[in-house]
Amino acid sequence: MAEFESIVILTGAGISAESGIDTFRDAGGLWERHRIEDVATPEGFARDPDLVLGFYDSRREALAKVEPNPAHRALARLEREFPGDLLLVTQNVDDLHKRAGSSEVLHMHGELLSALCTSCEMRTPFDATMSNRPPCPVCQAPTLRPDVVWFGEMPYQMDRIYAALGKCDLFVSIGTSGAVYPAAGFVQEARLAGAATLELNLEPSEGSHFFAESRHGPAGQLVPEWVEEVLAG
Ligand code: BJW
Repeated sequence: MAEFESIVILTGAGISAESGIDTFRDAGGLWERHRIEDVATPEGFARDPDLVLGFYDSRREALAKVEPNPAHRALARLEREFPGDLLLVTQNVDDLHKRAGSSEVLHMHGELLSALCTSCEMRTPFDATMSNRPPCPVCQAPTLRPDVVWFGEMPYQMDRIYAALGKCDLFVSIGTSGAVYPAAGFVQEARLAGAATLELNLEPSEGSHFFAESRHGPAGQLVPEWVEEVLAG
């Protein structure tokens, strides 16, 4: 692979699958067991907050029992050793990139280990149970919600992401189905900027045809191989 100066990487649920975190749309994934409208929309939360808070409490508990895998660790190595600009954007709400050693991770769909207060709108670190309605550490109101981005809500830091896509020379998408916008459109933004585009996914995704190159297989194998290539120049 040629030398690059500015890389944007987008990760999705597939990169954490080998750590034991369920994806959304694969067979046996979260959306087979839970209705999106019930647990991943503001309307679902307004209708049945207990259901939604319980759903995210159980995912927070599960997160404490898993570890980063070789794909997360390879991206942390890339951050340490790549001499150019690197932006790691994840759609995942887990903290496995950080635990693997990536120091700067843009969580565009929020984080399981963060709470958003619907009264004072402050975001605060959170690693406990939310369904028992703990007070907001800032304003004390018992109005915390998961700090995650549901359908119909605006993902975080879009200006920063689009700015990076507009000047990158390589965009890499790892372990995402390409079914959810705006992330699914990043490959086209990067192409408009003249960037090379690479997909690393278990199987062809919905957006595979937009990528100049696609490699298929488990992230735990493909990502370390690709990082090795980039660092070798
Ligand atoms: C492996 C592997 C292994 C497995 N190795 N690979 C009509 C048209 C276009 C857009 C819309 C539309 N109607 C509505 C919209 C907008 C909507 C949307 O996209 N809807 C679609 C359903 C069409 N989007 C939104 O509402 C977003 N907001 C928005 O658009 O705001 C307006 C805006 C305008 C302009 C600019 C910017 C914004 C918000 C979307 C929020 C998504 N939220 C969720 C939940 C987050 C909290 C939580 O985790 O619970 O985010 S939904 C869920 O999907 C989660 C994920 O981040 C996201 C993407 O899933 P991901 O990561 O791709 O997982 P999977 O399971 O789908 O795929 C896994 C992949 O891994 C598969 O391909 C496997 O093969 C692979 N894999 N094992 C490698 N070992």
